[in-house]
Amino acid sequence: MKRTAIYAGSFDPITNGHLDIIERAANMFDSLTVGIAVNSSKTPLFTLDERKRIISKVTEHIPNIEIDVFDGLLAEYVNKHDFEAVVRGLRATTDFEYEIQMAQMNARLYTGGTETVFLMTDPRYSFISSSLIKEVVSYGGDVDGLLPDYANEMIKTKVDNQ
Ligand code: COD
Repeated sequence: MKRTAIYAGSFDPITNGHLDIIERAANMFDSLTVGIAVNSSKTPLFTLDERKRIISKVTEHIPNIEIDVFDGLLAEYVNKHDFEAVVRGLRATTDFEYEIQMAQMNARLYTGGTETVFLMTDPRYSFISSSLIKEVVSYGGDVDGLLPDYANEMIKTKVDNQ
């Protein structure tokens, strides 16, 4: 049976921390879906289409990737597609507090025995978050090497045009 997993997030924008988790998770499963969440509580910098385009471009080298957008509960999307696992990245204990709550709440909602799988961040990327990148760029700071080059070009253009 094909082993499928989903890595869900806001990816606003995708960072090298996300990309590292995607590459490692894609090696663990036959197919990995990168699920971009439509999160009404956050005002994103990039539209869903832009985020999808950036992720497609920077994951071109990974053959077993699918990219999709989902609205509503992650668990509902997971149940509909019957993913074996939900992959999450962990940076620090602060992530753990939020992640364990989410994993346990989702576990109640999964109908097919889906497991949450945590991958530890590569230490090179442990301090990287999309929000910090956006903050640094908005003040004209340098974020080279923290996100894929294409995402970096897009964020600079976006901020310059605002
Ligand atoms: N290194 C390693 N991992 C990282 C790094 C890094 N530098 N940066 C981020 N990550 C990990 C995060 O810990 C997370 O696991 C994942 O990458 C995605 O990160 P983000 O920041 O893009 O996305 P989140 O964490 O804001 O996404 C949360 C969801 C959108 C998945 C969540 O809110 C959700 O499921 N929403 C749908 C509604 C729902 O089901 N709500 C109920 C939840 S119980």
